[in-house]
Amino acid sequence: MAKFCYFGFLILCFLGSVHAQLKMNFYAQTCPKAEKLVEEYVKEHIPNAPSLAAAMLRMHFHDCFVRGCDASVLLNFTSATKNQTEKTAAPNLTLRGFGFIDGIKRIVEKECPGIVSCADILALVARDSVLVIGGPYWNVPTGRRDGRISNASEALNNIPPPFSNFTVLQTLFANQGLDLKDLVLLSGAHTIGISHCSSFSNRLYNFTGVFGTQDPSLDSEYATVLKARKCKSINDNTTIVEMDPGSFRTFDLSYYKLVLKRRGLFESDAALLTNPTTKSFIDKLAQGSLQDFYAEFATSVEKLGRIQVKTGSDGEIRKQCAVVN
Ligand code: HEM
Ligand SMILES: *[C@@H]1O[C@H](CO)[C@@H](O)[C@H](O)[C@H]1NC(C)=O
Ligand SMILES: *[C@@H]1O[C@H](CO)[C@@H](O)[C@H](O)[C@H]1NC(C)=O
Ligand SMILES: *[C@@H]1O[C@H](CO)[C@@H](O)[C@H](O)[C@H]1NC(C)=O
Ligand SMILES: *[C@@H]1O[C@H](CO)[C@@H](O)[C@H](O)[C@H]1NC(C)=O
Ligand SMILES: *[C@@H]1O[C@H](CO)[C@@H](O)[C@H](O)[C@H]1NC(C)=O
Ligand SMILES: *[C@@H]1O[C@H](CO)[C@@H](O)[C@H](O)[C@H]1NC(C)=O
Ligand SMILES: CC(=O)N[C@H]1CO[C@H](CO)[C@@H](O)[C@@H]1O
Repeated sequence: MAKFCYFGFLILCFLGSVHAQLKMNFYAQTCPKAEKLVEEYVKEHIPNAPSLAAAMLRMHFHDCFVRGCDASVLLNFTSATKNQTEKTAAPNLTLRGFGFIDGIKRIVEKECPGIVSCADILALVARDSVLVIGGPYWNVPTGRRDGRISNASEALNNIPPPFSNFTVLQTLFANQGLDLKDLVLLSGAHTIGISHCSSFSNRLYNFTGVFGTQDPSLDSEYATVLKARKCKSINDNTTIVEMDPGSFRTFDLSYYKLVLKRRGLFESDAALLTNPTTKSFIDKLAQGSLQDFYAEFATSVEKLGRIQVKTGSDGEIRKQCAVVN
C-alpha cells in the first residue's frame, strides 16, 4: 500500500488503509495453497493429539484479547528486548501448542516466504482444529498482519482471570467490543479442554481467604469429588481436570448444562448465572439444539477474530512466529 501513496493517490490511499480489512481467502493470489496447507497439517496431526484443539482455540482467544489478533501471544521473551512477553504472564503459563503453530508456519513459509501472517495461521488453526474434533465451523476471513509488541502486563490487564465476577467479565469483554451474548457463547468453549487444579483450587480450599472454606456457588458434591480424586491439595499445580468431564473432547451443550448444575469449574463460569441476561442465554442454549449453538458460536468467534486486527501496511509478516523480524 505505502508505495502508492503519492500525489493524487494520497486520498485514495488514506481511504484504502482505513478500510483495509479482512476478506475471505485473502491469499488467493499471493499464496493460493496457504489455507489448504494449514488445513492439511491440522487434519494430519490433530487426530493424534486431539487435546490440542482446545489449546489452539484458547490461544486464539488470548491472542485477540491483547493488542488484537496479531499473534503477539506467540512472541518469545528475549534477553535482547528484556521485555516480559504475554507468554510469560500468569494467564499464559497454561497455554500449550506453540510448537504446533511453529510447525505449520515452517511449511507455509517454504511454500511462500514472507506472505502469510502468524496471526492468520493461528486463527485458521483454531477453526480447523475445532472442526476436526467434530465442532462448529466458522468463517475465517484473512489478511491479518503480525504485531511487533508483546507485553506481559497487558495480558494481565485484559485476559479475564478464572476468579472474575460478572462485572469484571462484562467489562473485559466490552473493552473488546464483545457483548453479553458473546460472553456466554465464547465461554461455551469450555465444553472442550482441561484446567490445572491451580486455576480453581481456591474454590475448594480457601475461598474466603480462610483455609478450609469452600465456594458456596460450586456444587458441594462436585467439590467433594474434586478434592478426593483430583485436586488433593491446595498447592497442586500439576494435576489437570477435564472442564466438561466425560465429554471434554466433544464440542457439545454439556458446558451449559454443567453451569446450570453449578458444576462449572471457574468462578467466571458460575458468574454467568448471577446476571439475569446471561442466565437466560444459558437456559436457552442448554435447552436448544446443537446446531443453534454452533451457528451462534460461529458468529461470536468470528467477531473475536476481527478484534483490532492489523491490516494493509500495519505490522509485519513475521518469518518465525516466536520472534519479530
Ligand atoms: C470468560 C472468561 C474466561 C476465563 C476466566 C477463562 C479461564 C480459563 C482457565 C483458567 C482455563 C484453564 C487453564 C489451565 O489451568 O490450564 C481455561 C481453559 C480454556 N479456555 Fe477459557 N476462559 C475464558 C474464556 C474463554 C474463551 C472466550 C475461550 C475461547 C473462545 C476459552 C477457551 C478455553 C479452552 C478451549 C480451554 C482449555 C485449554 C486446554 O485444554 O489447554 N476460554 N480458560
Ligand atoms: C520492548 O519494549 C520496548 C520499549 O517499550 C518496545 O519499544 C519494544 O517494541 C518491545 N518489544 C517487544 C517485542 O514487545
Ligand atoms: C506494558 O504495558 C504496561 C501497561 O499498559 C505499560 O505500563 C508498560 O510501559 C508496557 N511495557 C513496555 C515494555 O512497553
Ligand atoms: C468484582 O470484582 C472486582 C475486582 O476484584 C471488584 O472490584 C468488584 O467489587 C466486584 N464486584 C462485585 C459486584 O462483587
Ligand atoms: C488463603 O488465601 C489467603 C488470601 O488470599 C492467602 O493469604 C493464604 O495464603 C491462602 N492460604 C493458603 C493455604 O494458600
Ligand atoms: C508449583 O508448586 C510447587 C510446590 O508447591 C512450587 O514450588 C512451584 O513454584 C509451583 N509452580 C508454579 C508455576 O506456580
Ligand atoms: C521460543 O521459545 C520456545 C520455548 O521457550 C523455544 O522452544 C523456541 O525455540 C523459541 N523460538 C525461537 C524462534 O527462539
Ligand atoms: C509457554 C511459555 O512460554 N511459558 C512460560 C511462561 O512463563 C514462565 C515463567 O516466566 C516460563 O518459564 C514459561 O516457559
